[in-house]
Parts: sequence; C-alpha cells; structure tokens
Amino acid sequence: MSNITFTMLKPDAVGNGHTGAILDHIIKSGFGIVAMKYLQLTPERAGQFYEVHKARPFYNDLVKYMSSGPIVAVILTKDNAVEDFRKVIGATDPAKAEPGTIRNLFAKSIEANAVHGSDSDENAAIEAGFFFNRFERF
Ligand code: IDP
Ligand code: MG
Repeated sequence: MSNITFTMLKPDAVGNGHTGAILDHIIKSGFGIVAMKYLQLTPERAGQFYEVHKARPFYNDLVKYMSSGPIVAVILTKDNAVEDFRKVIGATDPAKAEPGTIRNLFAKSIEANAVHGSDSDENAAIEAGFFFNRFERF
C-alpha cells in the first residue's frame, strides 16, 4: 500500500475562490503536501490526463472544462492515502456526496466537481509523475 495520492483543485473550485478552504480541509483531514503547483492545462494535456475516459460521452466536455482555467495540482501523503482521500472528497456526483465531503461542500455539478482524487496506487504514481519531477517533491 503506497502512502501517496494525487489531487487537482479543478477550475470551478479555483475560480470560485475555494482554493484556500479546500487545501485547509485536506490538511485538517490528516494529509501532508509533497508537491504543489498552480497551472492551466492545455486541451491536449487535459486530454492526456483523462485518456482512460476517451470513450465516455462526457470526455470532450471534460477536456474543455479542465482546460478552461487554472488548477492546483498536489501530491498528498498519508497512510492509506488513496482510499482515505476518496472518502474525504465524496462521490463523483456532488448530489450523492456525503455531508461534509469536499464535493458536498464545494462542487457545483457532476462535471465541475471541485477536486480530482486518484483511484488506485498505480494511478496515483502515474498522475503524480504527469505533473512533477523528483526535484519538485518534498
Ligand atoms: P472521479 O473523479 O470521481 O474518479 P470519474 O468517473 O473518474 O470520477 O470521472 C472523471 C471526471 O469526469 C469526474 O470527476 C467528472 O469531472 C467527470 N464526469 C464523470 N462522470 C460524468 C458525467 O456523467 N457527466 C459529466 N462529467 C462527468
Ligand atoms: Mg476517477
């Protein structure tokens, strides 16, 4: 079991001024920050990140949305990071997210759902490597 996961604060969360509140929520939930950067994805880079969803009907909209404004990319650390962080963010659809989860508190819609969270240790490592080299991790 790896102790890292990867998250992005998505364009809706950043654009609505929730960056500080979400980072605070994450840190208070017991996660440490290994790496962090503020950037805007090009449509090409957003498409690569979500490559696994290429066949899904929402893919083109998702790529457009994820490249529509700046994001905050973060590698997090904690024991059982991937599973515990999925609990902290809540269900993909904010209408179904448990009270007190980040998506329940901050998300606008199933697409603009405030944050990303890796779904496996393998994907956490791939996603962390998509944004950060070894000199950018502490
Ligand atoms: P997750 O982010 O909870 O892991 P995934 O199924 O991996 O959810 O989907 C990736 C992202 O695609 C979601 O976070 C959301 O932004 C978007 N998405 C997922 N399902 C839908 C949908 O049914 N309509 C529109 N966008 C969706
Ligand atoms: Mg996912």
